Amino acid sequence: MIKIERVELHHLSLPYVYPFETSFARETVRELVLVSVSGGGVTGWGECVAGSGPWYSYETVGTAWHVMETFLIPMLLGKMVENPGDVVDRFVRVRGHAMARACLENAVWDLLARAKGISLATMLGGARERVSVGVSVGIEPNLNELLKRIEVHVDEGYARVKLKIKPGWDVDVVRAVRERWPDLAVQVDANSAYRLSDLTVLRELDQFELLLIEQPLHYDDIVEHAQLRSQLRTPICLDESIHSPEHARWALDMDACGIINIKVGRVGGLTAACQIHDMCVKRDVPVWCGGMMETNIGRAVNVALSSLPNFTLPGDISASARYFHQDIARPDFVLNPDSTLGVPSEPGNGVTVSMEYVADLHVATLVFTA
Ligand code: OSB
Ligand code: MG
Repeated sequence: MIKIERVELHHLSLPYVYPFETSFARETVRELVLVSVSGGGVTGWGECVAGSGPWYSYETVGTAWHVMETFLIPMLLGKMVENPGDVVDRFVRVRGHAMARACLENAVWDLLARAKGISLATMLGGARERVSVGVSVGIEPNLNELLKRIEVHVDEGYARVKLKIKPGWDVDVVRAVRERWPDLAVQVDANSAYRLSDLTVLRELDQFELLLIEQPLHYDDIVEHAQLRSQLRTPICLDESIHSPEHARWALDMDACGIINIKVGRVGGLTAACQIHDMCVKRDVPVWCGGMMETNIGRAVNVALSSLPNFTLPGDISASARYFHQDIARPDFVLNPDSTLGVPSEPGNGVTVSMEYVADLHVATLVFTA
């Protein structure tokens, strides 16, 4: 049992190594919220994956800050926690705002794992020392730039590449990548850029032996994805549409996808992420861990989660150097030659936040004490 005595919110802005463009936005910096939760002489950290604007999801840095400050932190401050499920129970009245809830719940996971002296992966029931990873490559100004970018990553040792696609940047792009790297594991992510009426284009992608196509249709849809699924050979993987274990069950009951991308923030925390993982084990549905351009704090969570047995496809969890010149937490994650990252075995998430660098990148801070 630990009493939550202090919570801090930090709003930071951290420049990317290179811009990242999807079908919905082009960004050059990661704006983010970090939270620290302290009690019993121990501190745990959580990273909120909400973005600067409501493009990937309705949640933003501003909404997450507001919901944490006004509703979630008061539900935790001064309260006793024994396991992460206690946090889930406290937040049960809150509808939506999964990324805000996940941020605080993950901080409590880190706090409790540190207090027990065990790694986050161990606390989650992880079974691997290394996890397979790939790299998500954004939309580039032209095909030549894209091929150069992929070549850098292939040379770095990534065995799986994800291409962002949108109408006009799809079939020709994937064909060119396939011709250049016939044996590379390739998957595509549309971030909801297509409609059912685009069936002809989507079917053309079937010829490229893609691992999967991620979220081709509307960001909240499972009905039309189920219709599309029966017309494509390439497995459909849902990302944006899965907000909770309930959504995962509905999607699987409707046969809307053959694979699920689990993002801890999007589904409302590690407890929900593990529930979706377990449900998918029972139904023989592979899962993989999505990424949200996290710092090492969020990356550590993604790596620990990916050590669970049904994370059988490579995650969107690249080495730290792919994202930022200098991360706010250490040590960095470094790619192994077999396209894996090592799972930290130190207590908690295994990384240490540099408070000086957090202060340098500071946009705003709030401190709450019990
Ligand atoms: O759809 O998977 C996505 C980044 C921001 C928002 C949405 C997505 C992504 C990525 C990044 O693909 C993957 C990574 O963190 O490396
Ligand atoms: Mg995606």
